[in-house]
Amino acid sequence: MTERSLVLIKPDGVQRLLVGRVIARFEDRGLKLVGLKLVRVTRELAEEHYAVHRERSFFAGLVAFITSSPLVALAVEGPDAIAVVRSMVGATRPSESAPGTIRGDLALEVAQNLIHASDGPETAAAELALWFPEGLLAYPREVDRWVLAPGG
Ligand code: D4T
Repeated sequence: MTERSLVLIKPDGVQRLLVGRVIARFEDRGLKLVGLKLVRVTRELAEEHYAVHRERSFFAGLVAFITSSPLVALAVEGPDAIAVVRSMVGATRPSESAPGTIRGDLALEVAQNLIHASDGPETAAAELALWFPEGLLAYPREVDRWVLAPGG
């Protein structure tokens, strides 16, 4: 099923100049960009995004980190995009994320683990609405029939 997922390239990714390389991984996989912007995150947005972690010991540090410098928000679309993106991102703790995943290749600290991706259909819908209240761009790609649906 065609899905959309929210991806955040966190401040460490922007500061380390890894934005292009991370986006390229998703494009290389065949995922289509339907939203893309550089965001200076407010405390309100950060607290809303990480609301499920409000009671956790790392919450204050997480909000401070995510608001410390701009991040890149992107929305990607494709078949089973939510699970595909999560598998490409790798485990939350870089010590557990497999080589070949984005965190497994590029991150070493759990508090600065480079990237966020929606973890399910409900979260994806809520996060896309939160980060892209202006909506996403729908547009056809001719190449879809070659990359995504041979014979279809
Ligand atoms: P995000 O939400 O950033 O994509 O990360 P995950 O979905 O992979 O993991 P998460 O929600 O459990 O953690 C959110 C965010 O908190 C940071 N964190 C996490 C931290 O600083 N210390 C910790 O012990 C944990 C578990 C990293 C990601």
